[in-house]
Amino acid sequence: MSTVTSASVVDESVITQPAVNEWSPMNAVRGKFVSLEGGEGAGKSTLLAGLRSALEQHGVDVVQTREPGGTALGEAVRAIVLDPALHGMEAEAELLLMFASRAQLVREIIEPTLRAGQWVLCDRFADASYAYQGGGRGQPPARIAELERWACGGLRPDLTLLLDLPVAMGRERIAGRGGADRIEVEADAFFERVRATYRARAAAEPGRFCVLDASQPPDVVLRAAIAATSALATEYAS
Ligand code: Z5A
Repeated sequence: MSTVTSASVVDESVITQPAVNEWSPMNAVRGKFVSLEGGEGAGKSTLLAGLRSALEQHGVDVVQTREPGGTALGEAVRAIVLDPALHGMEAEAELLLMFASRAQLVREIIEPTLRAGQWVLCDRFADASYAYQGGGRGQPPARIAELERWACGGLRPDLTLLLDLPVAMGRERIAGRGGADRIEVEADAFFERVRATYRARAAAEPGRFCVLDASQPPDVVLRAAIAATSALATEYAS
């Protein structure tokens, strides 16, 4: 795992700290960072609500956030990147905006929360930039990795739940919603590349990713997510 530069405001001890944790919120060690990823309509918001509730029932103190967004700056960035009127946005500009939101979220919310021993549930994180701006828009992975090192200071999720769903099914689920945002109007081929990139990243990092079959009913998806999250807690408690 990489470390931060001396110029970074991110506390290096948090980033390089050995992974140790227990379910108990009384435990003062670093909390756990869980991200949710997947294509549009995969069910991230639905799963987040159930997973948060399950964790809280186990006495885990959870902070839920999202990307882009989660801070005042991040939500302003979100409004920009999703605005259909800004259809001329260059891929490089889009990539930098995603990382601007992320840099703020890491420092303002995620790091302080983890240091306080709370867990973070994040609707998307850096993997989304590899999938959408990398796979979708063709931005080089090496460039994204460099931005990730700089913006996140080496911080990565302890667990990433990837909700994998055929593109057409995701489209169907959100069909009645109306008012597609700037990214949702992309062609199916774009979302196929996004999905392929997510799956490739999951295959390359099986220790961090848990791939969930998002075509299953919500309660089945939730049970699988709880199992993966419990395994994470058990692993860190031992
Ligand atoms: N983006 C990016 O390009 N680069 C980045 O670095 C980051 C993001 C961080 C905003 O994300 C956009 O930003 C996103 C990627 C880009 N663009 N796209 N496309 P977002 O997460 O806010 O937007 P989203 O992915 O489009 O979320 P969503 O459409 O709201 O989907 P969801 O949260 O995954 O699904 P949901 O709202 O829980 O469920 C959708 C519907 O399906 C709803 O009616 C549910 O009741 C139903 N549902 C949910 N689960 C199930 C199951 N299991 N079975 C049947 N029906 C279900």
